[in-house]
Amino acid sequence: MRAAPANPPIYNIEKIRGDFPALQELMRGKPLAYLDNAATTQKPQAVLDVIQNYYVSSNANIHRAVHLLAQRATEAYESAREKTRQFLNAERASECVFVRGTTEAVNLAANAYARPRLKPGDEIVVSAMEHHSNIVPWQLVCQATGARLRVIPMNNRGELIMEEYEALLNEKTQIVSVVHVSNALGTVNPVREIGRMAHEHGAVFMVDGAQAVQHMRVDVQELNADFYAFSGHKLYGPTGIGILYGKHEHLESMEPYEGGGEMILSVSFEKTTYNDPPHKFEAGTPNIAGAAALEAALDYVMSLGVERIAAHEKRLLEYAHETLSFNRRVQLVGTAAEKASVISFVMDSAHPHDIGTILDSDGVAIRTGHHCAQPAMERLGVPATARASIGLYNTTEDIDALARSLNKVAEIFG
Ligand code: 7TS
Repeated sequence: MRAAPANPPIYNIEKIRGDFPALQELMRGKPLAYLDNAATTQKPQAVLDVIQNYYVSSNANIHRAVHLLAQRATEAYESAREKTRQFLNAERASECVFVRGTTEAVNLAANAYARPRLKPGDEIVVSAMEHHSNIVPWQLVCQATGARLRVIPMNNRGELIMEEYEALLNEKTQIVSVVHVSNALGTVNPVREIGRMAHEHGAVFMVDGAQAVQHMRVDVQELNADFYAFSGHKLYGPTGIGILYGKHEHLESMEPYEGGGEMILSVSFEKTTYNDPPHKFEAGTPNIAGAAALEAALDYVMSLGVERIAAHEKRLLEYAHETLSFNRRVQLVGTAAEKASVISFVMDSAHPHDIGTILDSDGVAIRTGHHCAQPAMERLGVPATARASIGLYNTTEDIDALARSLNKVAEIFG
């Protein structure tokens, strides 16, 4: 009897790849090795179909008219909210606010929660590896309120230094907002522990989950997060839709962020009363088709199983680390013990932009630059990196194509 293969497939990768039309495209005459999933993911046909079908048979404005199309549109929108609740294991669907993406989610929490509450001397804690979207909104709050931004440092591997975090916390700490998985380094942060410590000091805890929800199971109740943000487009859904999860008690006590249609109960020139959450935070006609397509993306991911996706990607990440270790010119940036999806690297002889250009000529799509995490780059002493990031449909062939093209870079740049 033959022994079972060492690595039995976790799922039918060929079938899955067939679900993604973009992966069938040739790039510069070469098969596409799409390794820029941290920037955005490709979309399965099921998501594309929902967008098309929505506009064909359900297009109307929501929560307004009684006609059938309006009922369908409202149903599609609210059904996506309920699916998001299941996906995050939130207690109530009304805790899931539709936003444009992670950036808007952080801005909403910063403006509607933090800004009216913070006073001079209060402190907001973020980490050294944040995306600019989880830095700048808090800086704006600091400017407006006189609060101060504190930063959890990281070590040379790109791991947060928990003792230093502990030392930062005090009675002035009002908010701790930390990235779950770093987009620049791939580090998976111990967010449960970070949140526990924040709560011990009476602070509110927010998580930037833009790079987490597509790679691991996230349970906002288990994490005990006060706020959790993610973007649909990094989770195989469309651009322009994302989620701010917020605990009911917070959303209820928050002032609106934007004013306009649907976020009100009644308006007069003397006094306006606001609608209940989540509608209080969804002024104007929202991205209804985007919400419906987000539901399709969540269905896709949940039917594959987030745990299985994580297992597949972990295997590929290990394969990539091993394969790239044969190229002496490649130096990894970000070598945390707990990592997901991201392989950031530099090659002493070649600028990341040149690496990206050569890889592109081979059909290998990666991102180069500072990844909107300039403080993290500065801390690790590099202005920019080349970054390959893995998604559920990637294969060892994609990694081999990356490795071959990097050998070429090493040859060209010597
Ligand atoms: N937070 C993290 C950790 C991110 O990786 C990103 C986007 C954002 C916030 C902002 O998300 P958005 O959907 O609102 O734009 N990161 C990247 C990236 O790594 N390459 O392109 C975008």
